Amino acid sequence: MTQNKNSIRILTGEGDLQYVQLTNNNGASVQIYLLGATVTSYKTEKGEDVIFQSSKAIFKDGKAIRGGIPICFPQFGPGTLPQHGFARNRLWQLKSTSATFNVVQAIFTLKDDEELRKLWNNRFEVEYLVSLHPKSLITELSVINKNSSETFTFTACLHTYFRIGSIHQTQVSPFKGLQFIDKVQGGKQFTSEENEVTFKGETDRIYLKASPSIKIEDKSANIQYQIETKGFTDCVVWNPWEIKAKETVDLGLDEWKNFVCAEAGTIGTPVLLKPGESWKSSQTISKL
Ligand code: TA6
Repeated sequence: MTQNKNSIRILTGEGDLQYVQLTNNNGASVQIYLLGATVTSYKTEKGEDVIFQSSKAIFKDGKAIRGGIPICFPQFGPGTLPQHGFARNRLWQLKSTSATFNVVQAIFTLKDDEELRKLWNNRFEVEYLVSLHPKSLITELSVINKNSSETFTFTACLHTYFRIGSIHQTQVSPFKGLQFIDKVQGGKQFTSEENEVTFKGETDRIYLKASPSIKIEDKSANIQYQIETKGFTDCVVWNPWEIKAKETVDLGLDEWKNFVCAEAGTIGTPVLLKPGESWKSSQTISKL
């Protein structure tokens, strides 16, 4: 049997934007657009899509891609910056790629420039490592404060859209006893009585001090995903449901039924970095 070779390709895709395609020698693959360093596809060695990508996603510099793993930085959610910050809608640089026997990697960077400093007056460098293993995808985000004297704070999140068969038969866990901010109830904070989140309507919750090990189960398609995080403190669970989905122009008709967002983030307590200090967090996702 011929052994597939792992491969690294730089291609031009939607909207004439560049993306990196990593393929492992067992057939697993991942696609990362330079726009937002957004993972837009992750397929297992059996060719199963783990990540949801909207059929109506808009691929244009300055616009976040709908679906995949958008990087929310330096702000999660609404605030003084545009929603979810600027990292997800900027073009990143491909810093390097590498391949060992069964791991293929790409590193992307985003640095401050004159335009970004007008939005967020700091010098910084963000590095994003995407590492494709035979049975998992690791995405690691690190931030360095490059200011000469100013400290800065930020919130960050890997806004991962997981592909599922039916949101009606999907649950995410474990959350029992955790504090959560419920954006559907005006941002009020509650204590979770349930261990599993199930979906009966728009769901938009930031679980604080979440478990580093999150499980997504879709009974309709017998799908189980595992997310193992390091460094992130919180977990966002989101599905827009029907009405909000209809208002989302870059989401295909009824596609809200086929994804759930379980997002590793550091949101409740922002990260504070002094000049020269750095922060690093990662998530490992796998299909069980
Ligand atoms: O992560 C959940 C959330 O903050 C929701 O409130 C919703 O706004 C979602 O992100 C998508 O945001 P976007 O700006 O990508 O439409």
